[in-house]
Amino acid sequence: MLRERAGAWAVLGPLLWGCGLALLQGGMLYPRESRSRERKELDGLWSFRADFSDNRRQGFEQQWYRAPLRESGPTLDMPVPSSFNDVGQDGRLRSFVGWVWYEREATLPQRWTQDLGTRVVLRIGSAHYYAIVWVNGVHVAEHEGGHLPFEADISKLVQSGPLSSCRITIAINNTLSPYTLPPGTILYQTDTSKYPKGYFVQNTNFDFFNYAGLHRSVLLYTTPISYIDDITITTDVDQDIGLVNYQIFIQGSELFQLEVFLLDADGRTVAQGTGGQGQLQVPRAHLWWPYLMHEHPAYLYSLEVRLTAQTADGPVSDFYTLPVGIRTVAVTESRFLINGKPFYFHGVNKHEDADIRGKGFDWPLLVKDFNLLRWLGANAFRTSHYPYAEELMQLCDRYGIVVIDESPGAGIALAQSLSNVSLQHHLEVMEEMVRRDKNHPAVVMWSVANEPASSLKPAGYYFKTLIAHTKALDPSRPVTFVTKSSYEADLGVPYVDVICVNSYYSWYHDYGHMEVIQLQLATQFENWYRTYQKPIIQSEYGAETIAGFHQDPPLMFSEEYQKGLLEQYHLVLDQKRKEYVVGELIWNFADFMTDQSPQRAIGNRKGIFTRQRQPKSAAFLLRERYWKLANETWHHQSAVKPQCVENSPFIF
Ligand code: BDP
Repeated sequence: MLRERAGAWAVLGPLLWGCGLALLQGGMLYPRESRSRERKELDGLWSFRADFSDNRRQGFEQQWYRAPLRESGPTLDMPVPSSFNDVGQDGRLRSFVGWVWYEREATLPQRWTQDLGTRVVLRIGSAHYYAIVWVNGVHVAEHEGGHLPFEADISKLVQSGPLSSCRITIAINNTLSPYTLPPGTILYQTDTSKYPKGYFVQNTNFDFFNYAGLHRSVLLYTTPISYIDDITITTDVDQDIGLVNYQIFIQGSELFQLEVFLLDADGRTVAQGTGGQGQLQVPRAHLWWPYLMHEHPAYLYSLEVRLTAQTADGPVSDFYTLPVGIRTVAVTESRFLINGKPFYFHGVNKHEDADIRGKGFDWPLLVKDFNLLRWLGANAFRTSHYPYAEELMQLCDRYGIVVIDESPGAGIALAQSLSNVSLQHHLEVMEEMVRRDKNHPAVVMWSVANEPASSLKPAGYYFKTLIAHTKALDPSRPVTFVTKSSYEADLGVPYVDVICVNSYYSWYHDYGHMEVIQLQLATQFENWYRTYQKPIIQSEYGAETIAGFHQDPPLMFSEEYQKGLLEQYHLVLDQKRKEYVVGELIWNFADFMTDQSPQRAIGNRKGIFTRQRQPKSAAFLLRERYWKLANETWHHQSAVKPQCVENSPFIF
């Protein structure tokens, strides 16, 4: 069975298996330590081998998972988390398409292997794109999709013998098909007068490099055998009373008691309840406000859940603490409201991208990016074009940075990618994404896709179904997708709550002519609003800029041109935000890697920061603008207003 699957993959064919569903049952709580839970990160060096065989199937034919990887051939040291593409000196590995193999031996604490009341779980934060996992040569999990976590309960395996360690093998395939998210195609070249035998390339319709590997931490964690499997929180506000609705799912016991305590930031219990679901009421609640909208933004309570379950071996306790922000989100015909007040998104689009690590998670990079966002006065970003690391979402909760959480639906360009096979997978991805991110107060809207071919005929049914499903999964948040189609032709926009539009006036159209921007942008907004009467976000705009290129009068690719183009956009945004435009997100926060093409000088250079996070001139322009905008959206009674003070940009 496995061989067949591996075979199908290895020939880089389009078939993928809908094995996601089994994994969708149950929760995906972020692994946190508690009185009843331990965790062990497996970051560091793993053994690695790319399968360069012609059909990429050698690893399965020779069953590399059955014995330590070094026994079946040479291995490389590979850092985790990291993309494998840019850490080496081998150009073939940088552009490799097919299966790669990772392996790591983990030593386990004695209690984990001997205490049968302990449940040991293996969690993979992100493996791009398709992953198969074995523990001690036994198949334990498969997962499709590179941006969301998956788990396997490996208790039985590690508790079945005198072992104190386990060998984890993960095979990962980065091949994309018209049915994957994001989609891609494999193009075989058969003209032997031009291409060597077996030559193929992977083509995509999205503009970022298809980095691959173990991009986030792999870890082991424990719970008791009866455990808190999932928690769903929604919040509301009634006068000054905060309402926290909770629902808790338990596994491993039918007979249990649940207690919940809501603690304020000083650790004082402000409300408590019992049972698997209920509502906690918090008088004079501190609301979760976005950064620069309130004197005390991002107030977080902690929900402590205590489980006492009866099992055959006696009572078992489990404890889990979840950060909770009390806030409301609503959309009117022309406004986006947070806590009932108009919220204006002034922020960025990002990518998970950096030198050497590719899309690998990195704490210093994360902290640097948040410091830059706060320096800039940005109050929001979109996770263009896939879900980002959980640790990053947690920082958004803590700093009050509002998130439009986007699925990996980028580059849906072919009719095939709007088929029922694709739709089915997309529905599952939304389930996995909502399940992971539903409790983040920072997440205020779901985006199901970026720039799909939404004027093709099947797009109407596709987006109607996808958006309805996402709303059914989470009725508490608005849903959108980001369009670049025309207002007359787009078949998906009728179903969104907020219209997100990308446009590149005087860059991809009328290039070099900034004088057309004002007219074209105003027309864009007016057409969309007249047709739909929904709030609009300018979800992308920008210009390619090579840091250090200067031209005055401005020419394309110079820092002056980027600034000039932004200024033209801002003139129109300033008019329309008085009416129905509710946000502006620059493309892009930082330069990032793409496929090679004549349009890209080592990646996309539309960042206002370089890939090394140094500012271009436009960063200073936006900084001035964002702090000015922050002043206007200030809703607190206090006379103190946000100020962008040199050397002390974080007044809060
Ligand atoms: C937009 C895409 C984005 C690209 C950008 C660009 O949404 O992913 O990187 O264009 O061309 O259409 O810079």
